[in-house]
Amino acid sequence: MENTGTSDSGFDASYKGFDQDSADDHFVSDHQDSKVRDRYLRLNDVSYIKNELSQLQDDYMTTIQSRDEAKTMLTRQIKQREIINWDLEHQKRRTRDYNAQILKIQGANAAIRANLPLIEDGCKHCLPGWMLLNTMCYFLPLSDSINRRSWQDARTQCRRQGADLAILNSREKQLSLSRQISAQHDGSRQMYQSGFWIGLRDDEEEGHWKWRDGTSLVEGYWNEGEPNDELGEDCAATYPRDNPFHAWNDAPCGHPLKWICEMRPISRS
Ligand SMILES: [Ca+2]
Ligand SMILES: [Ca+2]
Repeated sequence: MENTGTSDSGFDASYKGFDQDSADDHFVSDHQDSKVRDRYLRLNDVSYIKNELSQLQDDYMTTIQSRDEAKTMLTRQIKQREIINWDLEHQKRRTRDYNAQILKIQGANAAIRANLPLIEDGCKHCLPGWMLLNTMCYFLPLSDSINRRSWQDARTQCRRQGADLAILNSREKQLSLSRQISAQHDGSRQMYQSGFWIGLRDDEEEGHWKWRDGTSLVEGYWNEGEPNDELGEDCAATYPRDNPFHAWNDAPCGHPLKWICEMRPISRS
């Protein structure tokens, strides 16, 4: 058989040669595609990373801005809290001041009420040296030239003038007389010598305090711990104390003290 050049081996060689070229071409083409694809991917990666980086930077800037805004807000709230605290302290001080003023006004009001009878009873008067307070005339022997006396001797002195020892059976009376006593008080004098007898005793029955007109005591303005009957004390006196409603003490009736006389005003005629 004539070899037509297409023998198996020749054909194969030719065929293989043809295939080899084609395979090489194909290989080259694939390799180039891969390189293009790799380059494309790398380009895509760079672009992606750039975008990601840009996004991260934006996020970072947004976070920084949020943090700064939060700091500004916190600073503002701290200042507001300081203002509120200051305002609260100010309100507390003002409340204390108001309470002090209320007490002062209450005292002034009581003093005005005490003097009202002086206006209403303008046609009546007290003896020279006496004071008109709460519809009654009072005498306090404040002068050092007037000796202190026992409760009974003091009462006798009052009666000689048509009066008697004072009955301080209301807060207005106690406040008015206590103020007079405190205003004249000599601070160097011992407290036990600074009392003024009032018309109150418990000599008939221990602990049962009665005014000199026979009425029982309803509201007493005793100092802390009094009356204590410490030395057989059956007569009451009022003293110059800071609190006029804690001013009484029971003392021995023979103890020498000043006193308060009381009598009704005299009508002018
Ligand atoms: Ca007593
Ligand atoms: Ca006492």
